[in-house]
Amino acid sequence: MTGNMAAIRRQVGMDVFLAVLVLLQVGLTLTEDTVRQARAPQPFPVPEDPITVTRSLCSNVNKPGLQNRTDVYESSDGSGSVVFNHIYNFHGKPCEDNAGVNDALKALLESVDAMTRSARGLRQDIRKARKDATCCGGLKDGPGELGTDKCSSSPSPEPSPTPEGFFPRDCAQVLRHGNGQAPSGVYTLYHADKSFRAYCDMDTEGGGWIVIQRRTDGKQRFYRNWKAYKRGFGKLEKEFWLGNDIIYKLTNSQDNELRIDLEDFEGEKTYAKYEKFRIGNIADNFRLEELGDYSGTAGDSLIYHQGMEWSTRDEDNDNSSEQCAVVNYGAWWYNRCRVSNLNGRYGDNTKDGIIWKTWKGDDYSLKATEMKIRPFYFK
Ligand SMILES: [Ca+2]
Repeated sequence: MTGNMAAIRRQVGMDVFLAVLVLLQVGLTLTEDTVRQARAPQPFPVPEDPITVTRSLCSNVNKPGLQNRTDVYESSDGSGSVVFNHIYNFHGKPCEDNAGVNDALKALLESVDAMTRSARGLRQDIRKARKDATCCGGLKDGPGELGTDKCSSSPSPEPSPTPEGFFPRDCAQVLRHGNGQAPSGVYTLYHADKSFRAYCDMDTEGGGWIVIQRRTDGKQRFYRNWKAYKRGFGKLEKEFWLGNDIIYKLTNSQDNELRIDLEDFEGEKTYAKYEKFRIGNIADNFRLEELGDYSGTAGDSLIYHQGMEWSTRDEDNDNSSEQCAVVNYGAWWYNRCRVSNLNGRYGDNTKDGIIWKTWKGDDYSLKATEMKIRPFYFK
């Protein structure tokens, strides 16, 4: 019996001895990180020979080659230590210079900034949708329903009456029908078998203009998504975007000219006019297809955008690696990115503002804008 016990103890002792050998072998093949993690538990298997770690590094020094460094890692209870022999192999590949690192960091920070803005816009959309759902029974945007804001304490005026049996397709026809006598205001117009409401400017340069965009006081938010710009939003008597769907139909049913009226905060006014203006359909992302010859006093800040597709904060169709609609806080036919930005942020004298660069420069946000179209034949 005693002999058997002694044999068992010898066997157990041999097993422990073999286990230690295995642990030592494993310890020699541990990576640096796993050894770090293994330092805390006790007891700690301590290899006597240094563990060699070879690292391949880029080199800004002129003499590539091997450099040695020895590091000693103490166990947490002081019972042992591991010696690492680091061999750094500085090969010939140069490290990126600081300029490259700074560019990458700058791009990263700009991305974070853009994401922050997107999140802010989304929060504003949610607040607006909640408000509309509460007191309006749903959003009332869109070309056919523009300006019907039941939440407003001052409801939009009824459209001007049109004579029975008269279905004007544009403001020029309204003016002609009245022998040149028709006030500026909201009218019901007809395209194909559908009606829509639009604001007619009957005063500027002979009148007959359908206004497609207006900024006056910054009360309407223009940092909106693709769908909003497609359908249109705002109040026809105040600030609005008529809607890319209807602008496409209007500019493709006949030749139109475009006039853009601008005003600064000193009361000075200017304008830009283009002999032709046509945008593509939604399959073409409402591309600025045609822009006729420029005339006017504001300078041509739109030619840079000719041929570009429409971009919003949620649809990046521009020519830049950045998202111009987010970077410039608007929606436009952004290129790389913009010379004009009439749907930018009101009152913001930065790159985000309502910009017409050829008139007031790159960082002056205009007080008022109006974009309007008129049939070419009207001239
Ligand atoms: Ca882009």
